[in-house]
Amino acid sequence: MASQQDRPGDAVKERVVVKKQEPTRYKVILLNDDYTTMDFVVQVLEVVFQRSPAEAYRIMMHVHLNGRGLAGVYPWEIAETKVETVTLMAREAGYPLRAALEEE
Ligand code: TYC
Repeated sequence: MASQQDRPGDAVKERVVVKKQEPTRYKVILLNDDYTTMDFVVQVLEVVFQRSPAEAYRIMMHVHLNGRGLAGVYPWEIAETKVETVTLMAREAGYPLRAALEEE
């Protein structure tokens, strides 16, 4: 016996438009200041942003010379946590280092 599903031409024709939507990502920006040591910024970039020593040094120097620089790009919750971690590490060490979030 043919079930409803088996009857040719009887199927509900429905077109689902699959629109790709990338999750919004956020840039974590490091800001320069006059007091945080270069070594500390390099350490933060290595520990919090998993940068290699060479990358960390390059990013730190970029921030030092240009006022700001990209530490990494992440989904919202992760980006937010990175900013919190940077702030916490800096305050504990007595530095004014700041990080900001920007939509990509
Ligand atoms: N400008 C700081 C100094 O000369 C170094 C520094 C670099 C501070 C990057 C913050 O995000 C920063 N000691």
